[in-house]
Amino acid sequence: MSLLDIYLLDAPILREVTRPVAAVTDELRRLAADMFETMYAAKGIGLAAPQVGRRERLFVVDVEGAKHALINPEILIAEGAEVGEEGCLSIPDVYGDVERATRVVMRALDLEGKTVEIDAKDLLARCLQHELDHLNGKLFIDYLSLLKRRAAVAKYRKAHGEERPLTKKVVPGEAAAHHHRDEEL
Ligand code: K1U
Ligand code: ZN
Repeated sequence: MSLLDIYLLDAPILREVTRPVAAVTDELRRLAADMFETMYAAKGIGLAAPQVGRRERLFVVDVEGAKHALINPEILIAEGAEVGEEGCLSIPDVYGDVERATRVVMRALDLEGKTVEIDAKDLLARCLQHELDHLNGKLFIDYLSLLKRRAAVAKYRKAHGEERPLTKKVVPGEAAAHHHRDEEL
């Protein structure tokens, strides 16, 4: 297995709509394994294919032990609404409040090519919606008010300098920046 580079806010691939997976192959299973390894090393709870420079409709999540690799996912049911804090491994150190459905039922293929349905609430439901958005070229900052989105992008640009790289290497064990709620946008 290997750690993959994570694509950052300025990378155009993050704004592309991904392509449905036609067949679940060993190559796709290897990609999912690398994505899990990368997600754990980056201390995330989810990671979508475009975040590692790939165009497949695939993401991985592990929220409180609910671990899934989901291919060609679709939402069958979305219920309720709650505002909650989100971050994104492609926009380090930027956080914001986003309204999402509190419960979603998602249908997808698993790594064996079997159809699965996941009935998710709370943080898992939020994470599934965030990851599905990645497959459609959408980022959590798109839900913020214009003012807060501008502040988020400005904060990111200030932190990452004039010549911002499009990718970053994940360093296992690297401490994530400490985040206080009062630093929120
Ligand atoms: O897709 C990603 O960029 C991963 C992202 C997933 C996510 C986090 C929070 C809400 C919805 C989706 C992360 O894992 S960001 C890092 C993280 O673990 C985290 C950040 C804020 C709140 C909770 C978790
Ligand atoms: Zn994200």
